Amino acid sequence: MNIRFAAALAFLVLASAAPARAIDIVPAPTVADARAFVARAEGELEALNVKYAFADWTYQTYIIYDTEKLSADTQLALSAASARLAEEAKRYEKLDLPADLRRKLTLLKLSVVAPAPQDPKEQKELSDIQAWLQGEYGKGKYCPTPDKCLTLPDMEDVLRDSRDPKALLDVWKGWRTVSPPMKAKYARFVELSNKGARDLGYKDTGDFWRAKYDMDPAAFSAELDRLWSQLQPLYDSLHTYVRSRLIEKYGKEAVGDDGLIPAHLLGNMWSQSWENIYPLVAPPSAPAGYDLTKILESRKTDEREMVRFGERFFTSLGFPALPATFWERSLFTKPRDREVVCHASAWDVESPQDLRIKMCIKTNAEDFTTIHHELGHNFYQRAYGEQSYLFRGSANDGFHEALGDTIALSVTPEYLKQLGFIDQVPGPEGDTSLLMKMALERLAFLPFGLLVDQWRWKVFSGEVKPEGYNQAWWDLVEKYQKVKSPAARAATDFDPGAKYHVPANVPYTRYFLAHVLEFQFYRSLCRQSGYQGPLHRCSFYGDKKAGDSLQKMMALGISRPWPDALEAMTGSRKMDAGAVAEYFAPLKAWLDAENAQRAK
Ligand code: X8Z
Ligand code: ZN
Repeated sequence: MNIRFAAALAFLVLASAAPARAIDIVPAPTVADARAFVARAEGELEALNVKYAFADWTYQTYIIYDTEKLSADTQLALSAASARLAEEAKRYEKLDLPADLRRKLTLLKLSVVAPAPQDPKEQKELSDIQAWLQGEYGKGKYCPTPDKCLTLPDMEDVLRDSRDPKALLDVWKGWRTVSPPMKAKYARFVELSNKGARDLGYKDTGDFWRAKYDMDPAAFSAELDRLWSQLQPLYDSLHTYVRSRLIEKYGKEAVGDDGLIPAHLLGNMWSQSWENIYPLVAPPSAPAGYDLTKILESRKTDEREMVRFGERFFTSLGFPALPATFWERSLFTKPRDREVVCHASAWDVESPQDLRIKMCIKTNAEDFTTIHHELGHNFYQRAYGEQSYLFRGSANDGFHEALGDTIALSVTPEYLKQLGFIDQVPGPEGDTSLLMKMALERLAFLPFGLLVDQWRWKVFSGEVKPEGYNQAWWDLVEKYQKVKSPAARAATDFDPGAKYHVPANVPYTRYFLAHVLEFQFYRSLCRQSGYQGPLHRCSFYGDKKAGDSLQKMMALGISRPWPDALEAMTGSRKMDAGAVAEYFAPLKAWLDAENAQRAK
């Protein structure tokens, strides 16, 4: 039975048996009661969260039946408690509360990603599905022949390095054989999570996710449209140029004449970032420059050393070094003898000291950047670790994703020279190549960062039904990325499930926001450090003022609405793509001239 209904019934019985006493039994709650309730809720949730983190870490680094059960059960305990406490919190919502308490009551409701329904059976079903989906993705393999199976990292190697369209298409399609079995469970997951969201007063899970941005959900959607309209011209210039170079390489027939790019030719399993095809699109007249992957290989930099470089950037800003347990407990390499979830992540298992990353590191430039990304999470987690439980989090989820990427923007030739990686900093004639690499990594990402949740929001709202899942996905990929599937797709395919964040249920708009915010943060830190040259040449490595500014913003956690945190660091209360435009301005001019030339 529904718990709320049961409680109401109990009250009625009491009221008819002893009406005079019944009034005494439910005195109106006070602000002090609300404060005590929040303190109790925080204690309970923190304890359950730690248990879940230990179990889930074990599961994701050692996927077997038993660890799946442990992860599901501990997640169930946490989400059931969250659902119960969110229900209890309604008692205090009408009170005139101080701002911090009001904020905590809201955060209590929003603290889970998949809100659980009130029914215990459905709660269990929801946790079981979530753990199962996560494991299916982690274990996923494609076996082109009975005696040869490829993991996702194996297939990513092919997409990164091969220039043979047949081989590219084979692994592109191969990885997408992993997800169709997930589809029915995903559809059930959507139903259950929506039930939980409705119990909390939201239209559906998408509406619930959009409520996390300190503004009306509809206003948030409008913000995204505004940012994308600022960015689209940049993306279009890059897309037009890259497409024309791919036609040169693979031929008009392979690329087609519809203005789209086939997804398997962009060097990445989801076509979400294109830096791996830099050699194919390098500006023809630019000097060769340096290749960070080759440098790391020739120096025989191992996985731990790669992470040490990342850590050193943060310590140069004044942050304390990572604790010894980080180095003991993290997973840096793909184990040979067991299944793990290789998708990179950063953990604060027991806040604020037990920090870890989990990542199947490869010695290449892409992972060098990802390491900075992950460490950004860890340093953020430690900075807000002294906040009470519900205030531990980033100002909004885009801030968390942006932090390490902001640092990685400072990995400039100047910085690499300081590390001893290169002997000479290329002159301004090297700028187009540098900016091209960055554009392939970060501009190329923008429409993908937007579309994943555009798809999920339609799914959660019911606008897209299971039979239309795959078609709706490709409609959005074509619309935003201007990329197309290189093979026929069926309604039984479930291509969204071949992207980690869908089965793992990690919201994705955060990465789109991050790709805007990181340039805003970077420009502001560069200015604070007194830098005056072209934005893309700035590195704030070693700048304690920049470190201080970051630390202050990060230590706020999620205790204040995000515009306050943004203002504290950048002086602006608005997210704005102006810094992205400034950073890429020289490349935009080059691309537009080049595209005009090629159109003749
Ligand atoms: O998932 C991640 C991080 C972990 S939060 C590795 N990223 C997104 C992705 O891989 O799809 C970073 C960029 C986008
Ligand atoms: Zn991240």
